[in-house]
Amino acid sequence: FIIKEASDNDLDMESLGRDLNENLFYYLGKSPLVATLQDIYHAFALTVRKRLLQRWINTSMAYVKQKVKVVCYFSAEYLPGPHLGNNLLNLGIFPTISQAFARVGANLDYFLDQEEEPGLGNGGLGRLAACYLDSLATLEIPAIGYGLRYEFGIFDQEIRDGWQAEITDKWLQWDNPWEIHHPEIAYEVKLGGCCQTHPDRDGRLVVHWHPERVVKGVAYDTPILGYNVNTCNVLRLWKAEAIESFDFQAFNKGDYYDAVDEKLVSENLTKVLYPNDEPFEGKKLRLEQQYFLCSCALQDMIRLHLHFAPNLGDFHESWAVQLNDTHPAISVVELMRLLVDERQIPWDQAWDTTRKVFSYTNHTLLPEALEKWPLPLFAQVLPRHLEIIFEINRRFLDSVRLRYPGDNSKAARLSLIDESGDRYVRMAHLACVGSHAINGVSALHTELLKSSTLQDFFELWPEKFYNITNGVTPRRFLALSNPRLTALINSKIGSDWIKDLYKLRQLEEFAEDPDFQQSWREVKLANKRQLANAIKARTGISVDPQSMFDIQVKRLHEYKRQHLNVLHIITLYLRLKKDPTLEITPRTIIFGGKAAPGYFMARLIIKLISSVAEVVNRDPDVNDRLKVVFFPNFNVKNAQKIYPAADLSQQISTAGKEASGTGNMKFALNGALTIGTLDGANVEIREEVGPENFFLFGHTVEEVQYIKAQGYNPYLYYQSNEHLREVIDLLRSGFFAHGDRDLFRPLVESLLYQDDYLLMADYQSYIERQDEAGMTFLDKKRWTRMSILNTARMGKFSSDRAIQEYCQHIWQVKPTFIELQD
Ligand code: 26Y
Repeated sequence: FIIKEASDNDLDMESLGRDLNENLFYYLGKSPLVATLQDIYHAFALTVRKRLLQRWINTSMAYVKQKVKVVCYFSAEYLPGPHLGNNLLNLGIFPTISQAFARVGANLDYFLDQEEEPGLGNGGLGRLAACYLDSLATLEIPAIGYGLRYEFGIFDQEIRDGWQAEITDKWLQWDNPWEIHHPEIAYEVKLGGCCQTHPDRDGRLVVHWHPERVVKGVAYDTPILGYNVNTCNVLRLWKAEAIESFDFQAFNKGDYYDAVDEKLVSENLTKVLYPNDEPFEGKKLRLEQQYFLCSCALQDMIRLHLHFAPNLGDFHESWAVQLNDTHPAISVVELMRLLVDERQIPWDQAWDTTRKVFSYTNHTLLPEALEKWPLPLFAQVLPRHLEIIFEINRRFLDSVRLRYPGDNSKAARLSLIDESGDRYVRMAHLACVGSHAINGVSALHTELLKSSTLQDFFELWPEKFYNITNGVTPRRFLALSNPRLTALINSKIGSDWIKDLYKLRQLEEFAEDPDFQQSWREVKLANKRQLANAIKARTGISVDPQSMFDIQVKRLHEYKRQHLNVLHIITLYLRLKKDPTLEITPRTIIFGGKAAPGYFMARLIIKLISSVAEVVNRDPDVNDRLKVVFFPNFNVKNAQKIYPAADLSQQISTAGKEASGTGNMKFALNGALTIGTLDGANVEIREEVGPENFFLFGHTVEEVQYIKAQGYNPYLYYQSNEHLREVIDLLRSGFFAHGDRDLFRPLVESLLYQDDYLLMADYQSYIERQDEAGMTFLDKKRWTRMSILNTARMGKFSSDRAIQEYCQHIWQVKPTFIELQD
């Protein structure tokens, strides 16, 4: 298996081919004759990794020499997606490699398909972290991503008899060629036990923490290369191991088993990612995971700092830490402990440093999602940190009382400790107090943070609040995943948009050009054919690529309202049943997304989608004009096939519930039109693309608040809307459940008598806008124009723009140019 083609740098075909063969032979021990697809993928990945490592070593040496300020992104989750394709793209060798494979009769895609993606996150928050690492490297910003190396990431989803089944994710089973194990980069992390205060030799009081156990964190590094630059940053993930002294040194049998046990218990810490997002659950192991991440990362930063500086006096000038939600918020306290307890730095100086280092991004308004740890649990895991929190809180509340004399309820609301009943540590409050900047992730979300969730903090420190609307990387979500559209765009405006997404605006002038429109439609159709094949292969369902692909892919959540989408499907179905000759726009409605294993309603919604699909797809009256598909195991890899094939993007959360959304951006970037509410970043997407190119429906945040304040009664909508009544009645008759009237009862009852997410109130306007979307789709020229304009106007939603805002307003960091040396 030899790729030939000569030139003189490390990216020429000859050197790549030589390395590929060498890796196959000397690393995997295979001859080309017996190598499997997986072997060749692996050998090729190592070949590419070598190019990244060279760039990374250059990069880190330049950072050290130039004493740059480094951004540290702290996140409990990362969803980077498959690395190989993205690295080929960023190295600028995707097309030549693809051609070289083709010349020897191989299809690069088959090899790319071999990669197991690291599913180290649940959804939006983890994917955002990965987009930001891509943009940081592309913008040549010195950065480290710190996270956890979960042995088992988010489960793989299978659908069995319409229900979700969870399969353990074994992403490490064939080895991970992208990571470098660094056993020499390791730190001890203490857990549990108790604290004692003693005077030291000079009579100063020092605190000694006697932990119940100590776990070792070991670094695994993945290089993160920017697009078309030599900057290569790193994602450093920590794995928990037993420390040597607890290891196999024991000489009698009893100790030996104790030692083995200790090893198992220690390694448990990073075994598995918790597969639930909101609502928050106070699990001890999760708190331990969070602390473990923060302690390893901060110890690593301090070690690096002291390698090049005499002391920690200027620590905040060299490091900026972004907290990705409150999951790593305990690092505020850990940095204080490391500075005060372990390095005898005076409290005030340590606190000043800490607040200058940290900044906090909030990703949710849902009160049930806010992290708060029961005090007894917290004391059990982190006794010293609880003392430090009390001290931070004492000083903070003193300043609050000075500012608001006599207002005890204000102090109680701001306190780091919730004392309204059982006592809890409020992690969002800790993050706010310990940071110099706080940001929301869309304009609407930030306004709601200021006026509700974090209102008291906003009144106290308005200058700390920023909005930074999320963005997505155009490299992975257009250039890599939609090569056909990329080629078409490049043929008109060149490829500069890949680094400056605002350049897509130049497409506007072709929005009505008939030839361009024709090519635009051909690209979409080809992408839809490809997705149709994948759907057939995975579900057995045949879908028509000419039909409108109406797609909702995202985690399952009641607030995201996948079941509102189902109410629309049943509405269409009833119309066809009443009049089988009715002319309707043929639609394929596609769902994808995982439900938290313990979230009953979310799982039931998956079963509902499958059940409705089963009936609709085989009903001869429907005659293939309506198809419903649940695409199993939505992850980054599948997402890259799905977004490019969408005509209509469903972003239908109840107004005020979705912090931002980022799938909405990926769809529109790929030319899908949105049907959506005024929620999260939808508001700004609609502003950018123009209201005439967006299907808006539903109540606004203010209307939602008003309806609820008036005492919302969903049943009235059922009674007064004939179509809605028929839909609900059909659902509760057991029609979609082989006559079982109980199966979907919990859903029906929640809609009729509770309906926290206002499906009933938004139903009518949703149906009307869906009808309009259906009609518009039939007008090919109009639809195509709208689609082109959606793509053309997505410039704002590049993660590059978001990262530039963080750099300028929050981190105060600048690019560092990296030259490539041999
Ligand atoms: C505390 C634990 C239960 C937990 C774990 C994960 C809580 C939340 C999460 C994840 C949250 C998440 O993914 N939030 C999403 O963040 C995106 C990026 O900002 C937003 O676009 C999206 O609206 C928000 O739901």
